[in-house]
Amino acid sequence: MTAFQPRVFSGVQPTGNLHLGNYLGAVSRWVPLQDQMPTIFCVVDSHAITAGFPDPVELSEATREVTAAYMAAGIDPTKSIIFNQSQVREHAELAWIFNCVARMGWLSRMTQFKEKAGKNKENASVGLFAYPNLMAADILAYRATHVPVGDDQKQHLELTRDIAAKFNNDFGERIKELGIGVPNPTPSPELPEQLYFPLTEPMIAGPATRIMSLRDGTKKMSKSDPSDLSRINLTDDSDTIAKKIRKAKTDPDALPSAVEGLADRPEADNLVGIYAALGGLSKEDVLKDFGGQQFSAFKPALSELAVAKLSPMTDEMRRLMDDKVQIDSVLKDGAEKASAIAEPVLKDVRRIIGFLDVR
Ligand code: AQP
Repeated sequence: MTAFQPRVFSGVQPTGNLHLGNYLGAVSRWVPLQDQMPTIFCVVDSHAITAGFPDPVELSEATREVTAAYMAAGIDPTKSIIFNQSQVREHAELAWIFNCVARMGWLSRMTQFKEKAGKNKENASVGLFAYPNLMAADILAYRATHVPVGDDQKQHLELTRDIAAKFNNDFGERIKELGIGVPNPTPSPELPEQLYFPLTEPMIAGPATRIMSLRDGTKKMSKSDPSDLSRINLTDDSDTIAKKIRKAKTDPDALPSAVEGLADRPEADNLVGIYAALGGLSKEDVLKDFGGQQFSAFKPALSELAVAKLSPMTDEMRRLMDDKVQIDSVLKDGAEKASAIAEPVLKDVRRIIGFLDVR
């Protein structure tokens, strides 16, 4: 890789209650990164309007709630930049430029658009189709090098790399001429000598990259699933968590003693993965303790662990939500710091493209 300054960027949409999948697949994994490199965590409210405009009051509240969840999970505003996307105009500006870099064919292959638009593609918003370009802009406005996300975002991150590579390539000579960007130690026909945007590395690892629905082990746990029993929300109280785990779909067999025994058992695999991620263990470790046991024994242990891990966070989220002034001040401070990084990047991008700057 090239000598870009390492930087982490990630985000969650304020489209409803955060669930265990968002927590284990994304937010909880951000926490240790804060001590390794500069980190930026965004509440991506501009993405939250792509599938239809939510109620305006609810959107503002959900933005504060996701911020509270970040902080309750351990994202520290003195270490990380926390802000809401719409406050930094550079995201929208760069997304427009990327609309002109990305190809229709690339976006047409995005599976999340196909899933979210469903059968009624003609009626989906242009914003939903162009969502991955905005995501690329979120990341590249900070020239972020690392993006920790769940497995469902893998394809969008590949697109982000394609956009960065095409921009670097299309404007390679110009970037060199202006003397900006960083040298590419391994130039090739695909990547020129001087690069402006990094080819961002996805960070998708661990036992919880795709937490599945508690009602159907073949479907991703999701905020938009109509069944609340399908997910554990970070705002659920202990009784609700225990009830949802008790009612989680399973098969009639005992847990296997080895991970291979979880193949073709999506619900068992999911619950073991959740236990592993919550306990900071591997699936192998969990099966060492629970292999051969029935779900009637495993589910209460899982409930106990989930409540022990999530309850303190839920309490802290409630406490933070009572102090909206504090949340808004964290977001304001974060937006100022984020703008200070993104503004010069967009200034460079305008120069590279040739937009006349007369101000
Ligand atoms: N089930 C999941 N398992 C692991 N990681 C997940 N993520 C989402 N669901 C799971 C990760 O959470 C981060 C934020 O996601 P998002 O809110 O921006 O959007 P999403 O992926 O569309 O989340 P949902 O819950 O599935 O929302 P809806 O229902 O609105 O589509 C990302 O890093 C994502 O990978």
